[in-house]
Amino acid sequence: VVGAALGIICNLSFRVPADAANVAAIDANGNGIHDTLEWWAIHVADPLGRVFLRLVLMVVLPLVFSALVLGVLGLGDLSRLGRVGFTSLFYTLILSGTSVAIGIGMVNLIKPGKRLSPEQTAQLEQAYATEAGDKVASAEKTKPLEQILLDMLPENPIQEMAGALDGSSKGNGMLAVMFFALIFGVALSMVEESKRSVTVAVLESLFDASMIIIGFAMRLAPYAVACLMFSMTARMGGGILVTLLWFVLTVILALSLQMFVVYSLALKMFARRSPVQFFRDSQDAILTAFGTSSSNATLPTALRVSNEKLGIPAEIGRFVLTVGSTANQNGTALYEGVVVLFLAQVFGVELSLPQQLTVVLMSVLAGVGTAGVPGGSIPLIVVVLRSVGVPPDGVAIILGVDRVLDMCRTTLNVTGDLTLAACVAASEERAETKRD
Ligand code: DAS
Repeated sequence: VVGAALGIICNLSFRVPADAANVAAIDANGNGIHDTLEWWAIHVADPLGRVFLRLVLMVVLPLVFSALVLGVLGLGDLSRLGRVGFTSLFYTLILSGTSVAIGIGMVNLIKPGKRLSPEQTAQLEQAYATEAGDKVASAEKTKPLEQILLDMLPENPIQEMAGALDGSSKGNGMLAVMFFALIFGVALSMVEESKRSVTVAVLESLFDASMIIIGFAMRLAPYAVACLMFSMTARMGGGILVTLLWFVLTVILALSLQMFVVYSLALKMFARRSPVQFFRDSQDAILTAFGTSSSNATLPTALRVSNEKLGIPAEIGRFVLTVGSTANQNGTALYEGVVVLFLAQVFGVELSLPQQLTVVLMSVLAGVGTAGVPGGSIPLIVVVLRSVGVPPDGVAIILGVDRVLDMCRTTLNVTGDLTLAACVAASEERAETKRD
């Protein structure tokens, strides 16, 4: 808010309708308020703000790869996953799929990114677009769906990793890395425990070290976001905030639909529960998620609520909530889909249907790779942006409102996990009754 306010003041001062002599005097000596403030916005605030983005971008590959492999391993040996595991996966796909579909649908319906003037779009392109992004955009746009699907299996994972962020990959870059990580994780889960312990230890330390860097970046975030908001509004004026407001409304509306319509239907249809009673019993976990913006921090409360308030058997709650907090991040998946399509609209990048389907798939997978900490999805948003040719630094546009939306999407992540646990518990009860 401070950054945006200062930026708007600067922008107005650039345009202050001074009399001709005054303007001439300012421009003539070249160091009037106009030049000074614009210089600070572009040459100081913006680079400072991008330090945060570079720290996040720097670790996104090791973070996503290790998080996905460890996430799959966390499911346990897939051959022993058993009925609870497959029921959990079944409901996870339904809840995650509906959440992303709602997000994509709302952003295509409301079109929050299409409310900028052509000069505002040009200014944003000038500020954030990169030539690598344009290359990816044109390459991806012309690719038929079958080629996009085939490219998910990388010929050379290292090349895909290298190309995931600079647009030089042959395939889709990050999506290929994600699929490689998923397949590698499944294979690793079938390796004898004693033989894979070193690999798992390396992956865990890779993940932990990446999270430490992300944690440091998140501590910089308030200052970085203030700088980025200042440089953006100083150059573009307050008009960009109206577009941001439309973006916030789109996200809130989509999250609410998932929360109160989809979860209510799932609870009634699959868990035979009253949604009102469920939300009342879950309020401790919901409020904790909203307050902390961290599904990891909310897990202990969610486990207690699941067992004591919702009456879900402890062993089911423990399995589903821990797996769900990694694999069933509905709020995050929905949000990532909305952000990518919103920024594509803002930068005028038309996404073909196959590309939008790629965004859906990557958003669901990215939900698996997202750490349950505040701002956990920002690294993944950057790579999904890159994979469809939208400038990754463009994520700076939404950072100013990310925290408040993080509170909302984390609430959805946790409520989605509790809904998943209730559905799985009901399914197990039916299976036990049938067997008896
Ligand atoms: N804050 C993350 C979580 O705790 C969600 C996100 O950043 O999207 O689940």
